[in-house]
Amino acid sequence: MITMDRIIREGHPTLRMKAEEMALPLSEEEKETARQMLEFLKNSQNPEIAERYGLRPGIGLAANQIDVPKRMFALHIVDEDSEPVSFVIVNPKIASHSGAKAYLPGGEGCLSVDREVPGFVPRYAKVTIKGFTPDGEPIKRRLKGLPAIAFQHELDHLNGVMFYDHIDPDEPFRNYPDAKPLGENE
Ligand code: SB7
Ligand code: NI
Repeated sequence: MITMDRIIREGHPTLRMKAEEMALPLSEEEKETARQMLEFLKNSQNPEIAERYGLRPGIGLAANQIDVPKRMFALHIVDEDSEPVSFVIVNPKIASHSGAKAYLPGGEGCLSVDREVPGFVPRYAKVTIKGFTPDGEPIKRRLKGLPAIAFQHELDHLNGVMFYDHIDPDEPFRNYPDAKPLGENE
């Protein structure tokens, strides 16, 4: 199973690389990695297991965070309607997005960042996303709320971008005219 010691931290060059497109369907080894990434998120959100293995709770994990520089990530969240958003997506893309933006009022964190970095991270409020399952089946979904924000956080990882790259260094909590704190959209 994946534990915190497998997760690389800021300063590791892989986090700043653009991850490689994957051939579909994935190899058996790649499928196993995908399975373990989703398992990590589930484990990390299970208080008993998280405590036993010292896992920080996570809602997403990109392959390059475990030093696998390939274009896939896992998400495991429930959306505003209590619907699960739980999958591994391969070669993910944003097909279209809202003009409106959203940010988490408490800022973002990252399993690869062992410090608090305060500030607003404006992201698209809604995204239509495309990609593939590990078996090569196409995925197309609309996301909003926390799943939309998390998707963009993970897609950034695959492009070597960290959440704090989006924070205004002079005014971390500045007002973004076209962005609303999460919970105030629609
Ligand atoms: C806050 C946390 C995450 C995404 C968006 C807002 C995920 C944190 C876990 N990760 O480091 C995943 O890359
Ligand atoms: Ni992250």
